[in-house]
Amino acid sequence: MDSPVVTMTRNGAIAVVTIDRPPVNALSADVRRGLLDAFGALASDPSVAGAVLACAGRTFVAGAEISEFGTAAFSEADPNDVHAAIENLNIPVVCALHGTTLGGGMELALACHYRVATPTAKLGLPEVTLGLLPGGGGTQRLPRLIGAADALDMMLSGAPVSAQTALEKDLIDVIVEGNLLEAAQRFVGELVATRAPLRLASELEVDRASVSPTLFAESRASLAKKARGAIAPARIVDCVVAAVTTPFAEGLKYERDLFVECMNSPQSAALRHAFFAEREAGKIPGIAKDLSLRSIGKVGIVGAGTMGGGIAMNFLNAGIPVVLLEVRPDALERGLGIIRKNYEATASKGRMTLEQVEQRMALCSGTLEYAELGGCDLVIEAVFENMDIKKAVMARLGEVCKPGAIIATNTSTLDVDVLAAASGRAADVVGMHFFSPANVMRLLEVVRGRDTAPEVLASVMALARTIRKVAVVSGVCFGFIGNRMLEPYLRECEFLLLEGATPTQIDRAIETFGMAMGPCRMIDMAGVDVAAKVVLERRKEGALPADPSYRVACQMLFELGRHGQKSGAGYYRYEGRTPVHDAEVDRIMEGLARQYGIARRSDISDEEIVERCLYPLINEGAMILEEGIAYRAGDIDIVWLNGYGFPALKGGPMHAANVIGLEQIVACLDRYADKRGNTFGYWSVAALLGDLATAEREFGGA
Ligand code: 3H9
Repeated sequence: MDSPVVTMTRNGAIAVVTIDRPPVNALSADVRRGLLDAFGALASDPSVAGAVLACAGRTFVAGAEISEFGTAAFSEADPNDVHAAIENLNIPVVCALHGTTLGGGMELALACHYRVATPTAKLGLPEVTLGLLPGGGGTQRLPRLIGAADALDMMLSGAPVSAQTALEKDLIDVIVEGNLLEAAQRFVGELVATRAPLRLASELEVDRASVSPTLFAESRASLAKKARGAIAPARIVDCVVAAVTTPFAEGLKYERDLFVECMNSPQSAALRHAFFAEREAGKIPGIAKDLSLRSIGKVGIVGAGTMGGGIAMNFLNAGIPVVLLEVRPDALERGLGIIRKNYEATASKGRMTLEQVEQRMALCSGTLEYAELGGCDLVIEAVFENMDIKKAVMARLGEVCKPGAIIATNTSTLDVDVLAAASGRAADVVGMHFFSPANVMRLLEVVRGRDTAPEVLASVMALARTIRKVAVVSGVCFGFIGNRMLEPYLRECEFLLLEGATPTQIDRAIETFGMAMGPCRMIDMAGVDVAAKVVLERRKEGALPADPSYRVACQMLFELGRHGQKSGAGYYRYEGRTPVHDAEVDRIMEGLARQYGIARRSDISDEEIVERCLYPLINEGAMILEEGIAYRAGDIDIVWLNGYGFPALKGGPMHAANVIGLEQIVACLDRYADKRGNTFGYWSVAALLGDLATAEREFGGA
């Protein structure tokens, strides 16, 4: 055999087949061909008594090669033929698992007669996270091996299990310490010596005890609530029903048909786009991969409020010591107390042990003295969002931080370049915009200042990975990527309210589109006061359009003390945490419409709401790209998917725009410009969007 990615060696009567296709040994057509050749050769070699299938590098196969989906390569060398070639051998085949055995990798392992794994190995079928189902026999073999209920759990959650759990579920046969390959060869040697039976998952019956009469109905009911409109999870249930009710070969065929349906769906295209965009976002154009990074072993945080405390928890969770600075002892104590309470709450839900709580708290110290931040490699300021206060803090940090330390600001709206200048060492300064709650939200906008040193940017991006954030680089502008795009979205939401739409109607339309939360509920939760202050601040700076009716709705609610959920009223009235329509809000909006000469209408459709809120947001995204604030359209998508509740099944605003068609978006913006007038440029099409639409190209396209 002659494959660059699959090799075979011999150790006496034992053959070792090794896949070597960095970085994660994805099961591409060439790997599948290599495996067909290798196992085909074994079938006709009487001198071989047993075989081991293993992988070189950091992991066993982490899935099918995702970039092949929807291409010609997908149809080459069917994985089910590979699996049959392994299962049908008359010698035992043992799979040696390390790293992450995922998706098509797990299906390959399930086709082997036995499985051994390292103690740190993880196994899973995460296809659902890509809008897919396991399409290489996974939906048919896994229920036969571990029962329908557990198999459904694994496939619907997509979450991998540990080697220990896999052992307990009979998904693997043994956990081996020491050298995996040697242990796997010893294991197969014993199977040969004892003439152990060949175990074929395809020949098992699904354990009836694992199929309660309500299992499938309950799964479907729960999906209707939790995975509204998602195709793949529903098809996974269909496949497991087939595993229980039909012979293996029939189930396999059914599974493949449903896999192809999922693969060709816009939902899967969106989720696959997000998978690659997330990985791409970590790459900074123009910065060499081998640039030496600043090491970050200790972090200082200025401000122990909700934000500062949440930020601290990210580092404590990653085992990185934190020094928290406050100006007053009571504020410091309260801040440290909140962190402890958060951890204890997690422990009370059984998600961490009390010992782990103490371990994390032991890494966290407090101080009232700036000088104590001198030993930190990174200091993040998380003080009140006010330019003068932040400038004073940055100046202080410029003095006390050691040479080579990185100084970061957590500002969400202020000019990072101004703050960098205030520190007196702008090359060391970067923005780290965490989203609230900072210990929960995955997104981190890393703001590249005019003078930020490349290694500072690269070091913070690497650190983001360590603390399990998905980081996106943004240039300096008001609101960076996310909040800048939020602005036109909220502008139109408020105009719609003045024109006669209700908060309930707007939120319902936007939530039906798929956003996790409509804009009115969102501002009520974040605080109408917070939103209004940003508008007021920008008005003072002269940064707003000369339109007197711009965002007046939010300012009026603020003035009336309707600060949102926390004050019991905002865009809604609150009964506990439940938003309820408030006729008073209708009256307020009517009054504002009268005051600003805006005509009230009763014909606002859900379609208009979605177009008017989302298309200007996409248009702003185009400007952000045009200005080089974001490197890539995919980066913008990652921001909105991870920080703003954009529906994952739509792949982010720029991907969604591509799907809708850029020409259609331009035509729609033009239509609103005609209908509503364009005095303030609200409907002016971004040059990039216009150009791409004319050229019939897409965001992010070649
Ligand atoms: C499937 O298997 C379908 C079958 O059931 C049916 C077929 C008929 N393909 O994440 P990282 C790349 S569906 C192609 O940064 P980590 C990734 O793009 C698949 N490429 O590292 C990146 O490339 P680059 C089911 C892949 O250590 C590099 O590897 N499997 C694939 O943080 C490193 O990735 C999955 O859904 C792939 N399958 O995490 C698993 N996987 O360096 C998806 C990775 O050029 N993968 N790459 O940017 C993962 O969850 C994580 O990548 C993994 C490693 C945990 C493996």
